[in-house]
Amino acid sequence: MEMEDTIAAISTPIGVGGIGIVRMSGSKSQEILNRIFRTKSGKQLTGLEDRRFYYGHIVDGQGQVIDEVLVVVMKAPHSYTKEDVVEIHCHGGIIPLRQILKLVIECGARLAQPGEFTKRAFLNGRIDLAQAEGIMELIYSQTEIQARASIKHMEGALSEKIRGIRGKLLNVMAHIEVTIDYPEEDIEELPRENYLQDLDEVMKEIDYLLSTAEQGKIIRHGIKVVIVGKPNVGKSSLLNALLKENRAIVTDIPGTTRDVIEESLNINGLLVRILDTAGIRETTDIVEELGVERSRKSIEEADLVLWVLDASRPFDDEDKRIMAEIADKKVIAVVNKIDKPIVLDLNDIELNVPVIRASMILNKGIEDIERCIYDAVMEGKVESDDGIFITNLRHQEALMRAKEHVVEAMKALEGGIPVDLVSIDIREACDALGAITGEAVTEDLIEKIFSEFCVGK
Ligand SMILES: Nc1nc2c(ncn2[C@@H]2O[C@H](COP(=O)(O)OP(=O)(O)OP(=O)(O)O)[C@@H](O)[C@H]2O)c(=O)[nH]1
Ligand SMILES: [Mg+2]
Repeated sequence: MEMEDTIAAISTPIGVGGIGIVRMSGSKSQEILNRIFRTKSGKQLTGLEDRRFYYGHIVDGQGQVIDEVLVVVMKAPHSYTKEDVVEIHCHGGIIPLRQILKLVIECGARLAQPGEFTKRAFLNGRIDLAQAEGIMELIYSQTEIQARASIKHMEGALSEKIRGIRGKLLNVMAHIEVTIDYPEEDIEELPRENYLQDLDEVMKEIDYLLSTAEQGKIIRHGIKVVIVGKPNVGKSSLLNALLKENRAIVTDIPGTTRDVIEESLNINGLLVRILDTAGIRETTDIVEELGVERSRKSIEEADLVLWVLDASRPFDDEDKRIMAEIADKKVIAVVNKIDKPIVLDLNDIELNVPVIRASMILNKGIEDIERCIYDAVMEGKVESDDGIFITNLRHQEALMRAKEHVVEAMKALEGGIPVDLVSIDIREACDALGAITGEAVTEDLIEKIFSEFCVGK
């Protein structure tokens, strides 16, 4: 069987580094190590102690030294996968790593599939599915906030919550089913209000978790901020200032930026994808016109718009037209070039949005803009009571499914429908919650989830 194979992979990123790790998991991993590991004086060591580092060489079949290494054996069940695990810490170059991987495969290991180590940890019961997904989220985190949320999942805080909710549902179901299955026992059917009360509590807890999903999405995927404005107001200068590098071309010729430029920023742990766009105006230049079209499309997709205005020029029809186009978006107005004599009348900004005075030339207002972006998105909500956020669409959908069935069960109870029908919905709700932690999942779903993991984890 697949689970009986000993698997191997390079667990460190492919590239150049001080050290790299080849990892094996499975019953043959120690035996394979014994065949290729020697002390520096060429002695074969067997019976390596659990969780102790040994220094020596990896040698091939001809006795040729492949690399100087440290090896460690972690015996089942005290390892990542709960199986015997061996790590070979070699030098972090692609050649030694590949040669060592090739050797262990020649000695009987099989190349691990993506996520297979973690899949084994899950199948062997060391972690549940939500925890496994938390590990992947942590690995892919680009900001501190993402990392913090994923650690909660990895450590099982979300799973514990889900299990608590599911436990309550199982209790209700057990009570209903006992009255159905053993009618002759004359077990008293609880008043429907009791069930309703329990289900109402369950609903509240599901609703609370679902309410974190919006923030969760922002934490996981970040937000899209689009810089817009008429030509020459300083949009590209603002992009460069936020990135602290000269990414976009800046000139005093209106219509300099022709295409959308997208970059990533980390504002206080918030992942921000920031887009500089072509200045919006009527134009007969075909290339510029295509750029303007792209600017408009970017506005549609934006979570937040940075609307740049030029303090040294009067508010004109071009500004007005842009104002109309962004009226239903979340907007921050950046009044740029305040180092010049101010001509712009702020009263013309009819949108009820934060206004920040700035000068890209003097590097003024950048921190205010960053703070304002952060506040506009986080709205003080990010410190949830317990730091648990639903960041995974799969979890969100499962919670929504669970909620639907709880609603149905409550309606049925209130409508006097027989309790055996009510219990069907409660069971469905339990299954939906069980899909989050992996207590109720199909083989196919497990395959799908782990196939999206990276190799070596
Ligand atoms: N005085 C002053 N000039 C600025 C400021 N910010 C930008 N500029 C100048 O304004 C001109 C246009 O700047 P860009 O950043 O290219 O403007 P843009 O909005 O990207 O322009 P397009 O790409 O053409 O739409 C350049 O000459 C900049 O140096 C500022 O705060 N003060
Ligand atoms: Mg530009």
